Formats: sequence, C-alpha cells, structure tokens
Amino acid sequence: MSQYTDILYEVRAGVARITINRPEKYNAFRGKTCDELIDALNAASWDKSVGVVVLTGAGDKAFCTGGDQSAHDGGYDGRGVIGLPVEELQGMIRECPKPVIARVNGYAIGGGNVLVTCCDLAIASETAQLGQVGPKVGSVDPGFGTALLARVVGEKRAREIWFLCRRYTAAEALGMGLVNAVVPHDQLDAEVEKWCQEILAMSPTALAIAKRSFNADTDSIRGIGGLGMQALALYYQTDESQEGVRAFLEKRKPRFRDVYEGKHKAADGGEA
Ligand code: 2NE
Repeated sequence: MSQYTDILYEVRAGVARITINRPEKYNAFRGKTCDELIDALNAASWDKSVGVVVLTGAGDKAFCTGGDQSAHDGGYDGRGVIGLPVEELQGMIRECPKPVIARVNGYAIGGGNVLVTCCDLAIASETAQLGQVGPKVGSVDPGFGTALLARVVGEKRAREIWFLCRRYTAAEALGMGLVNAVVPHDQLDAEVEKWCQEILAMSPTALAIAKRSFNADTDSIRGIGGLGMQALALYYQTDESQEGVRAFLEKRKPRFRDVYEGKHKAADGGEA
C-alpha cells in the first residue's frame, strides 16, 4: 500500500508518526482506515530506522472517535467479521516490537479509547476527553476494549466506563492510569518528543523483549476479542443495535428499552 487516503505516515529521526486524517469525521475509522493503520504499523515495526511510534489524530478536536457511524449499516464497510478489521489493528499495535505512544490530542471515544488502551503509553492534551460509548450507540468492543481496560484501570472502573458511558477529562484519565501524562495543549508535541527522545536512547532489543513480556501476560485477551467480534456481528443484525446507530445519526436519545421489550410482544402489543 504505497499511498494512503485516510492516514498520514511520516518517519523522521527515529520516530514514525501515524496520523488518522479524517478530521471531518472526528477521526472515526472506516474499513479502509483500519487497513491503512495496519499497513503503516507493519511498516514501522520492521523499519530498523524507527525506534518509537506515535499514533495520533489530525486537527485539534479528536484523537479518534472509533467506528465511523456514517459507514455503519448493520455492519461496517470493510473486511473482517464486523466489516472493520479492528481486532487486527489492536493486535498490530501490540505486535509492533517498538513502544507505541498515543498522542491524545482531543476526543478518544469508543474504538478511539480502545486504541489508547492498546498503546504502550499515552500522553494527553488537557483538552482531551476519553470514554466508551458502545452501549449508548448499539455496540461494544469486547476483548482488549473491555478485559485489557480492566487490567489498565481496574475492574470496577472499567465496568463503570462501559456501563455508564461517561466522558472523562484528561486529568481524570491520568488519575485512573489510562494515560501517562497530561500537558497543556500547546505543549503536547514537545512532551511527546521528550518521551520519544528518552526511548530512542534505550536498547531497541531490550525494549522489544520488555514489550513482548508485558504482552504475554494479557495475550489470551485476543481470544476473547475474536469470540466477541463473532457475537458483535450477530448483535449488529438486531433492531436493538440498529436503534443505537440511528439515534446517533439522528442526534436523539436511543429508545433501547422500547425495542428490547418489543421483542417479547406481538406487533399489536400482546405477548408473542
Ligand atoms: C465524539 C463525540 C463525544 C463529540 O460530541 P460533540 O457533541 O462534541 O459533537 P457531535 O455533534 O456529536 O459530533 C461532531 C461531528 O462529528 C461526527 C458527528 O456525527 C458530528 O457530525 P456533524 O453533525 O457535524 O456532521 N462524528 C463524531 N463521531 C463520529 C463517528 N464515530 N462516526 C461518524 N461521525 C462522527 C460524539 O460525537 C460521540 O460520542 N461520538 C460517538 C462516536 C461513536 O459512536 N463511535 C463508535 C463507537 S463503536 C466503535 O468504536 C467500535 C469498536 O470500538 C469496535 C468494533 C466496532 C465498533
């Protein structure tokens, strides 16, 4: 893949910078975006001139807001079990034998928050907001999105994040260990650069071994994700899930309970 449309890829002085470049969609990813991210991460992984990878979003509004809801119609528009090779993308961040830093420049919501969770380190602007939205929009990102998040922030917090779908400030995310540092927005690049320079002074092989040894402890979560995506593909075929996507696009509150309870009733309101 020589030319990208949805991302930017740049290697400079040991740092590979991968930017999701869909600011008009708040850097939401469609199938093509995931494929390009996978390709760029693969390139950075095996380029010996690269010692550290920075993943970010274009513009000042969003890091990434997860799956592109306008490319979602009972499934997304790309390849894979749900039409988004998102579990492959998350796995690729972990497989990359170099530290991957999330430069969280704005909203990290839904699948965007899962990318932050999967990255080795995360440095956030004071303006960033993080959180999950799945149960609010008829989706869920099972696997690294749930079980790895619990390893990062603890079980109770992770369940709160998924069950209540609140948005958290960067300072709150720092408090729960979801990000490593928070800086004023205009100092974000300088701070990321500082962390990159410190990493570049280290032994690349020692870093790769350390990263893989951290991963080994949580690699079984990949299986949970695979199983979860199969379930998610079926869930996306339901009225309940599709109500969530419709409500988001129509900018209204979803009527999940009506739809859910309606499943047990005949169209005339009697019991099925
Ligand atoms: C990001 C957030 C919190 C921003 O809220 P707000 O109130 O500041 O802005 P607004 O009006 O909601 O969004 C601004 C524009 O960005 C678009 C919106 O539709 C809106 O467009 P316009 O009306 O101006 O044309 N936008 C934002 N996020 C988008 C998205 N993901 N896809 C398409 N357009 C998007 C708020 O927008 C929010 O909560 N977004 C929810 C994002 C969402 O539902 N993400 C998918 C979750 S499911 C997922 O990621 C996933 C996964 O992790 C694994 C497998 C499958 C799916």
